[in-house]
Amino acid sequence: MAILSICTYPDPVLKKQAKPVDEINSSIRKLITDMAETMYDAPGIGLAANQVGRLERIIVVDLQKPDLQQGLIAIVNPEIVKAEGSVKYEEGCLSVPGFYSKVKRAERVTVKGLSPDGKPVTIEADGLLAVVLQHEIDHLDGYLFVDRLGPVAKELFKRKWKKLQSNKSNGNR
Ligand code: QAP
Ligand code: CO
Repeated sequence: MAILSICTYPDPVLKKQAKPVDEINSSIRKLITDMAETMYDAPGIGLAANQVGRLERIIVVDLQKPDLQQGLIAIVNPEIVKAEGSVKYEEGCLSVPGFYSKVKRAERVTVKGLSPDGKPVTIEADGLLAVVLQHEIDHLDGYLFVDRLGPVAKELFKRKWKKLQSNKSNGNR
């Protein structure tokens, strides 16, 4: 087990398309375990392989709500096979720390993929889980939630991000 370092905006790996996993071997299973550990350590509720610099199609999600005993969801080669409705949810991202904004997405999704032991899985989700699944699958296609903002919110992000970066380097001096 290991905690991996998380790539942050504007790291080019976050713009890359991840490739389908063709065999779930021990190195893939180790990556899944390490990704889960990295997500819990952060802490976060979702993580995609691009965010730890790997271009395999793998996501991990755990909403970490004690009342909602859903636990860890790890999906290899996830695919949205059905999407309906529309919601706006305030999103954040471990690769864009300190910035949050509302994003419009489908309200309900059905996601198909493989479990870490190679068995086909289908997840029907709504609410926060549906939003996080779409956010994580976006990462595998090279998109960040800030790419989905309208022009005004995008400008706000650019200004806020510059400020966050300069605050960070001032703190390091
Ligand atoms: C994706 O993101 C998500 O800015 C998962 O300073 C989250 O776990 C999709 C985090 C919410 C939809 C709604 C963000 C941690 C965690 C930060 C995360 C931060 C520390 C983000
Ligand atoms: Co993210």
